[in-house]
Amino acid sequence: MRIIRLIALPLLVLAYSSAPAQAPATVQVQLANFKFTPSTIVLDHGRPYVLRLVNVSSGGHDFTAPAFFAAATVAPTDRRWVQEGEIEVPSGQVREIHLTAPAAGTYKLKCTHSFHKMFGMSGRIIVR
Ligand SMILES: [Cu+2]
Repeated sequence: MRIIRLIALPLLVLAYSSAPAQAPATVQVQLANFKFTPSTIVLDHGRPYVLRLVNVSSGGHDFTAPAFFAAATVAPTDRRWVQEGEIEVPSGQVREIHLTAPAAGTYKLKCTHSFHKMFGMSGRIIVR
């Protein structure tokens, strides 16, 4: 019994390390005056994504979801774009954030620019 366990363990480790990594799915969100499209973003827990934020308006917007970004695993190279749960996206620009979706739940999303949320620039991220 003990011998079987000793053989099986390295095989198991080998099987895991040679498994191909799951390719990230791209989720595109458009930022405009004054809404996110889509305003409800649905992700699957534990899956890798590229969150692609496109600002199509003539003014700046941000994508702010502190609880979501605190819980999600953001790729080290993209962490510079996320400041205290906020991603600023200047007019006409695109930000791509590689991340793994956190625990299931509903996370609030808004733009923090003056009055933008009041004008309707809010949404939610649902992780299932
Ligand atoms: Cu805005």
